[in-house]
Amino acid sequence: MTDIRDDVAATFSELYGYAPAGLWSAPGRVNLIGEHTDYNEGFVLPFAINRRTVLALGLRDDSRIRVGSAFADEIAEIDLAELSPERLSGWSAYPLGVAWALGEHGADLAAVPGVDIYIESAVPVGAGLSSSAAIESAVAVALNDVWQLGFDRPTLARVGQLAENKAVGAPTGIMDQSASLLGQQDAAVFLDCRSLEAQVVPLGFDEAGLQLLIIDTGVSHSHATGGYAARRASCERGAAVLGVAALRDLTVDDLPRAQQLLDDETFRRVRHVVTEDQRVLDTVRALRDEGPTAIGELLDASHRSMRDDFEISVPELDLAVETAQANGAVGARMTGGGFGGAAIALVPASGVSRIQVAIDGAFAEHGFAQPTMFVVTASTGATRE
Ligand code: GAF
Repeated sequence: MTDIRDDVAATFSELYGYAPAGLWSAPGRVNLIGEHTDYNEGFVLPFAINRRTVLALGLRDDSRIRVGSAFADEIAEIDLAELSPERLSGWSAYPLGVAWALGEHGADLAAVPGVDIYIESAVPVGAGLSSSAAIESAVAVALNDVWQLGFDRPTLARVGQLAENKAVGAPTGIMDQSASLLGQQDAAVFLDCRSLEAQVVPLGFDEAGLQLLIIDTGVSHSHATGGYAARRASCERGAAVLGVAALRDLTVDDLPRAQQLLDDETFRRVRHVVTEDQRVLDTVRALRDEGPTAIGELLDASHRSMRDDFEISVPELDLAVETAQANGAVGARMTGGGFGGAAIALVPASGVSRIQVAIDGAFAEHGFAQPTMFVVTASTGATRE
């Protein structure tokens, strides 16, 4: 099998007519638990996966930036001085948005050399595994290195988030970029999204004889469209009415008062976020004290909360989760922003095939398109290759 890295280096040379100065890569991520808590300044527990985006980069002797990719027919090109969200569109808004966002964070774009970039990705697009954050994080780390900017990883995560928010136009939080930049082998990233303090939490799946199965429903989703922004707006409304800076500042003990003050829909959105923050803390404690077999009910409860209170699941995700649970999964939930994408199931290694067959059968029975299923492991964050 050819290594994607050889491909990227060879295609870079073909495309631009010279050899790259180096290769960088960044992983996609899966979120174990803690959904729609990041922009509420709460807690998340994602991990970087063993599917990576790889880029080759070469330095130019002018101030142009060019980006090419396996998923685009044309090379996008612009002068560094002209970078602004209004000038960016399509897929190249992700990499070029990062260059712009580095400038917003203080990099002097008039003092750095132009670059050529070529990108390929093994992170499935549209599966809710953050193929976008993988691009942003790979570009952020590469430019930080070659432009010698000296930004730390939490700052690079903010850079990626700014690119996504302003250049791409998706009002997302800080989780995905943080996971892609801070990921560690066989461990999750326990992130406090207010302080950006991150702790490494060993997962211990292997030792417990468990595997994490991704069930990509193929139902497409986009966070630059309505549903995600509407949920974020509900959370902000809830926090304003309840007089807190962010929903992070509430605990489950505040929920009775919240129910009195909020309309039913806003209350349920708030209840999801507040209980989900607690589930993240409980999951971290369970992983540390008892190991991964103890987190099943927390995963299941997270799914119910997203289905019933936050209302971001779809029938395909519910079916994947229910079928996994009925066929021996330790726990299962939809993962990511919702409205499509993937579910995860924590599964005994010996039962993975059985669960896959059961899910295939259930999808066929319901007339749903066949999902794509694969096991992921926790991998290291963005790096120079
Ligand atoms: C998407 C967003 F990009 C994240 O910031 C996060 O809000 C997630 O949805 C939901 O937990 O992946």
